[in-house]
Amino acid sequence: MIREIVVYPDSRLKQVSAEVKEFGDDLALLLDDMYETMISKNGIGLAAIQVGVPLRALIINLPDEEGNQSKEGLIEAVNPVIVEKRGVTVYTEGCLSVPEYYDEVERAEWIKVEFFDREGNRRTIETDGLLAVAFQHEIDHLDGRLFIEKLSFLKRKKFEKEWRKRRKERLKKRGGK
Ligand code: QAP
Ligand code: CO
Repeated sequence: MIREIVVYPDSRLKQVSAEVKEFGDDLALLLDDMYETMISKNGIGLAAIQVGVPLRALIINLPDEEGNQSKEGLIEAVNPVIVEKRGVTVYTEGCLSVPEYYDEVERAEWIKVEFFDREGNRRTIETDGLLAVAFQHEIDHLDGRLFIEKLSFLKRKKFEKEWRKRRKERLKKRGGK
């Protein structure tokens, strides 16, 4: 089932999500719904809080070399922890909870992440590039942080200005002429 995406500035996005304690049907349903929801919105990553569920679960599904996004490449990470990180990289990020805004964010270049899969099996991934960026972006959601909070001061100002302008335009449209 496709669920509704929680959009900035909804306060739920600031919540620190709780650890998953039970690996069962409820978790499986949540992860399935998150996948369906993410794909329907053309996303490549999603955290549970983005569908309003404050649990430490995230999914990432990057396109392959040919640009195809297939479910084979899906990563489901429950209770993920970054245990090592190195270097600095800059990537232009977006977020389904901050629609139609993209800007450059600094992250670690390489990370080692430990997590559990949906069955409760332990997993470890060492990665760099887009996957490392995606993990850091999604794990930030679990701690109530959005990528716009990591922007430089000037870029944050630019974001606030654009968001205010958009809000005004939405109100104008709804008010009727
Ligand atoms: C997080 O982001 C991420 O504004 C996932 O109109 C960000 O899936 C991973 C999206 C950067 C790696 C690098 C955003 C779709 C999707 C939008 C997303 C939009 C439609 C964002
Ligand atoms: Co996001």
